[in-house]
Amino acid sequence: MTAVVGIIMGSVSDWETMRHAADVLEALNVPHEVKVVSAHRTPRRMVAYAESAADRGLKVIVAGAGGAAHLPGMVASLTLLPVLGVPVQSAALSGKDSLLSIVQMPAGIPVGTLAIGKAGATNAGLLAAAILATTDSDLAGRLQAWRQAQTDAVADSPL
Ligand code: RP5
Repeated sequence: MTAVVGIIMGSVSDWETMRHAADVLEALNVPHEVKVVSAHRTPRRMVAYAESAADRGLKVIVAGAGGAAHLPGMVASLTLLPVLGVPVQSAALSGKDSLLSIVQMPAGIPVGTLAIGKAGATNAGLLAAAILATTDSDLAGRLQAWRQAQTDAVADSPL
């Protein structure tokens, strides 16, 4: 099936984090694609990806990067699709650099920024699904079931 969510990341090393977005979309049966697209190492690949995304059928882009994480903002500047940014935890500053790079967009080009690391990647997948579910009632049902399963899995007591 044609991908409707594009998951991109600045490096293969980001996959350990970004795979959690893919896992959620897999569980919700949302067609998605996964690519390495670096703003500074492959800038032309980034431009081509962002400029072709909507025409190829993508509806939402999830972009993860670490350090000077300009990928989500750069991609958002090149497409009207909603871009969800995931700050990858960096070695030097534990991802605070990634978070501030992604969240502090000047007014005019929005990036929906999630938490640092695994939680952010998971929630980016869930948020992408929620956006798509506004016009896809079958997906809304699957998302509701996912939430219910999460609720059902919470124990009454830690003992
Ligand atoms: C960023 O630099 C990537 O998003 C990654 O988080 C970080 C480190 O990349 P590698 O040196 O591991 O390739 O561009």
